[in-house]
This record gives sequence, C-alpha cells and structure tokens, in this order.
Amino acid sequence: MLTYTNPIIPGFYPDPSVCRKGDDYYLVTSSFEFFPGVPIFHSRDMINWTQIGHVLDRKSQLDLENIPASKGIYAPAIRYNPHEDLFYMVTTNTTKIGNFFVTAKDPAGDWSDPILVPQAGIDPSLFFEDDGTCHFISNARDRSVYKSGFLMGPIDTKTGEFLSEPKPVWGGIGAASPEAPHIYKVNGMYYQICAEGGTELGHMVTIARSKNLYGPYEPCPHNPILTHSFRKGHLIQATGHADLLEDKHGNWWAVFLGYRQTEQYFHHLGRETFLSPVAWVGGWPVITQPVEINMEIPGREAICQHFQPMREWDFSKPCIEWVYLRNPDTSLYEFTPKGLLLTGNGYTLNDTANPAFYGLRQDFLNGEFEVDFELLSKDGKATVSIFYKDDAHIDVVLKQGRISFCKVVGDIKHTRKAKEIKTRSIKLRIVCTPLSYSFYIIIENKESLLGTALTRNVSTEAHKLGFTGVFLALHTTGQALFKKAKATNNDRRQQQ
Ligand code: 6LW
Repeated sequence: MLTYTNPIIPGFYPDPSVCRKGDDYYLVTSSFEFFPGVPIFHSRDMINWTQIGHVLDRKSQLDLENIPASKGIYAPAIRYNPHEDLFYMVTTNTTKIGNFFVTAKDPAGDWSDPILVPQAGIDPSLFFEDDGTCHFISNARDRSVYKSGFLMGPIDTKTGEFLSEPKPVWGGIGAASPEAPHIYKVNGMYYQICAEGGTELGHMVTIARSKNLYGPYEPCPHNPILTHSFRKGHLIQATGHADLLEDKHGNWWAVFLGYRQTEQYFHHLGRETFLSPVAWVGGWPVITQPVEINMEIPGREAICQHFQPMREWDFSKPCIEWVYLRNPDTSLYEFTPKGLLLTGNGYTLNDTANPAFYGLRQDFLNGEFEVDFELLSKDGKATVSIFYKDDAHIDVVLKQGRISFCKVVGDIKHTRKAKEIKTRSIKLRIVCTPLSYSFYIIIENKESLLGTALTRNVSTEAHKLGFTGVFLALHTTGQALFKKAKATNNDRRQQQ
C-alpha cells in the first residue's frame, strides 16, 4: 500500500505543473513578486521533491520593478519536448511582458531569455503533438475576442508567433474564472482539463475529451473531477488547478493546489502543492478524493517519503529556498562566514519596492523559527518579520538600545512601547501554531515573551486579492548581520 503525507510541497507553492523525461520528474510553481521566480523541483518518484533552482533567475527574464503584491508571475506550465530534447516553461508576467516561454536542455538551468507569445490572458500551457508541433493555450481574457474560456493555436517555438489564428476551445462547465487549462493525449483521445470556480472555496477541476485537438470537446459526465467545495470544515480546502502525469510505471497522478485552513475561512501559509493518485475508469480520469494529509492508497506500491523536521542556515552562501522581494540590489547582500551581512537601501517592508529583504516560506502550521541577528549600524533598524505583504506583516525591530514589536494589518499600524536592551545582538524564537505566533527574545540565555499575534491577520482572507503566503523575513534599513536561522517543523508530531 502507498502511504504519504500531503502537501507534498508545503508552504506557498501554488499552481503546480509537472512533466517527465525518462525516470525524472520536474515540477514548477508560481512566484508572483518574489525573485528569483518559478521554483523548480526534481523527483524520481512523485512523492519526494527537491528544489534544484529557479527557472527565472535574472532580470532579463523577470522584471518585477514596482509591481504590486500578488502580481508578477502567475501559474507556469512545464513541458518536455522529446523531438528537441528540450524543456519548456511557459507563464505570464501579469504586470510586464504578458505571456512568454523559456527553454532549457537542463531543467536546473540555465534557461533562455523569454520568447513572447502574443495572446492576452493568464495560465498558459503548451501541448506538443506527436509530430512535435507546439500548441499554445491560455485563458482568454480578451473579452472582445471570446467571452470566457480558452483560446488555443499552433505556435512557432523559435519566435512565439501563432502559425494560425488561435481558436476558442472548450470553456469549462460554466463556473467562475475558467483557468489553468492543460491538454493531454491518452490512447489517441485528447483531454482538456481546467480549473473553475475561483481559487477560493469553490475551486474545482473539470475535464472534457475529443477525438480532435481543436474539438468539439465532450465534457465528462461526472465533472468536477476534483473539488473540496462541499467539504466544509475539512482541513484541506480549495483543491484545484491540477496537472496530470503518467509516471514511468504507467501510474497516473494529479498535482494541484490546495490550502490548509486554520479556522473556518482563514489560511495564511498560502496555497500549497498536493498530490493524489489518478485511476482511469471508462475513458475518464478519477482523482482520489477526499484529499487528506495522510494518504493511504491500496493497490499502489509503497514509496518511502523523506521528511526533514529541522533545517538550519548559516548564510555563508545564498540559500536555494530563500528569496528576495522584487528585483534585488545584490550589492546589499554579502554572504560571509559570519552570516548574511545586509545593508539597507532606504526602503522598508511597507514599500511596494525592493527593500533589503531575504525571505523563507513558512511551510508548517506547527513549529518554530529561530534567528540570531545583530544590528551593526548606529542608525537604522534590523527586523525579523512574519511577512505576508507590504501592508500585512508582524515585526520584531531592533534599534540601538531598544527592541519593539510592530504589527501592520491593512491600514492599522501598531507598535508596542519599545523595551530598553543593553545588547545589539539577540536570538529570536517564534513559536508558530495554526492560530497564533509568539515572539520570544533570548538575551544572555534569558528568554522573555515580546508579544503574540493572530495568524488570521496575515492570512489571505484578511486582505484584498492575495495569492501568496507567509514568509519569515530578514530586513534592515541600516546594516545588520543575520548569523543563522533555524526552522523546526512539528506538523507530523502534531498529527500523531
Ligand atoms: C492563477 C490562477 C489561479 O494564475 O490563481 O488558482 C492565479 N488559480 O490559475 C494565481 O495563482
């Protein structure tokens, strides 16, 4: 029997897309205003994933200057074209260049500069026909062309230009926000899946099939094939935005996004990547539901899932899972044997800009962060933050001789009266539970509680239009040394 724990990639890793080359699987997710963009993971078994880099890791591929939170890079799709032995990643920079793709021989990089595709709308995907021709599909936001649904057309992969006018194809079952289309060819039949209902509680995956790539498509009689919309109270909500894959053994899987709800209607970790097995029944894919944290799949071979409850960083070099906010000024970041020497540039966490920021996605509901840091400059501040976006973060702020605790929640800013301290060097411990954060400072081995905060205040639902999740963030407006950080994930212990 196969048993594994969901989410397979926890934390803010939404809109997953997956492909296979031989024995290797590659998965990408959205990244919005964070840099580098489009994290890419590798697996040999679909259960254990290791990040191997980011697809968009230079400014010529990813311009994020001044973009608002939750804009920038939306849902990517990754595909392998055996005719060219080449990987393609297609996505949208919603605030800048629109739809584009990049290519690479090696998914760990380097990836090419962007090739633009002249079609409005988000959530592009590519389908390679057996003869190698490439078809581009995305949702059709250009309402003058087509009211809703999707447009698809063949493209020249050297120029991104359409070889013939894109055509409307199946547009879903009529729910809100049809998006995330993908095309598959299985036993000579074309299948088109999509997400509908919006990325919140009504999220779902639907499917249709046709003998011809451009339709007409026949919707599946038991749509939606994935949704938790009627499972009120279930920990996992908003399942949708799936990509299907046949593995090297002929088993089928769905990767998709979902979130772990903390109390009714609230989540703060962002949308995460989940996995369910897929069976084919009567020519239609059946995705295993309900989606659970602990999956138990009889009839499928066991795979050992590795789990690392504790991770540490000494910042002697850049860390693959830590990211910057918008395009960083890399001259502000010095990775030294003593830690990350960070210099401020005048921007703060409240600005829609690129402050001196280094962030790690929170990927557990229950656990702890620890950060050792020191303010080196006379002026300015050194900050460790639970950061959702510029108007939603909870900060521990170290100034010369003082430490304070600040909350920014929408248009409310609150700073607790500063505490006098004699040192400029402290250890901070943040205890995370599904509903709360507790911030403890440790000075000369003495621990004291600085303050607490509700996770609800940095949750998606407490703020307008949010597609991202919470980070542990390091920031300064002066000069600071971040010596080390540690994350302890107690989610599995909590479940036992
Ligand atoms: C993405 C769309 C969606 O492009 O949210 O959940 C958008 N679905 O498909 C941003 O992730």
